[in-house]
Amino acid sequence: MYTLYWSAGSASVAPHLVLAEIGGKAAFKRIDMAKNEHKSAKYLKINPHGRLPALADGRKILLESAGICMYLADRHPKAKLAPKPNDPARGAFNQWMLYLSNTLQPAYLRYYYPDRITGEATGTAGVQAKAKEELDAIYRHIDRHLAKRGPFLLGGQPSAADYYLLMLSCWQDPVPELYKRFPKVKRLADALRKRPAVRKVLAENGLA
Ligand SMILES: N[C@@H](CCC(=O)N[C@@H](CS)C(=O)NCC(=O)O)C(=O)O
Repeated sequence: MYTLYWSAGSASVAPHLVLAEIGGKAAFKRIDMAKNEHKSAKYLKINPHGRLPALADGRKILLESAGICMYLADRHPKAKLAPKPNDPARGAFNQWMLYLSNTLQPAYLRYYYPDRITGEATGTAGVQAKAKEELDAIYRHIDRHLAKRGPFLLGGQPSAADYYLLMLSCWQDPVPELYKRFPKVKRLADALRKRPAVRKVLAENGLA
């Protein structure tokens, strides 16, 4: 059985959504970051980096949100959340999962934690302004792709990559402005939000 270690609104949202779409039995252990539970000795045994999420599959522990989503999608092909590894469409799936987690996600980190880049209080405004520009350029690229090839990243059917994008879109400051500027990203998010499993998880994460 799976156990997802999660925290509301964090990088655990995407695996949370993917697990919900797969259905079946899973346990959900909430880690309260406000109480610093992610740095507790108990949790550090699960994830030595002290970060969310983590997934236990029996005795095996998996880290990294995107990696967990890909693992779950592959283990549950009936949910059709990823093309099979030997399907030519797999290339685009891998590309989007990595683009979202390696390019879009770090831009959010620079926006919300500019001090991690500068290492001091000065210069943070510049880092944040640059990150905002980058976010804009990334979403413009995604929106154009969705306009041509959508409504989902791989075309007609949603995959784990779309759930990942939904999570990241919820991190925007402010979310309604993102959806206003990028209507095809909004269309994708709205389509996923119609699904009862998605609505439930977003509500649990305070993102409804
Ligand atoms: N690359 C990791 C990043 C995980 C991550 O940084 N999670 C944040 C919450 S969104 C966290 O736990 N931050 C606590 C910290 O950095 O101390 C992933 O995608 O799983």
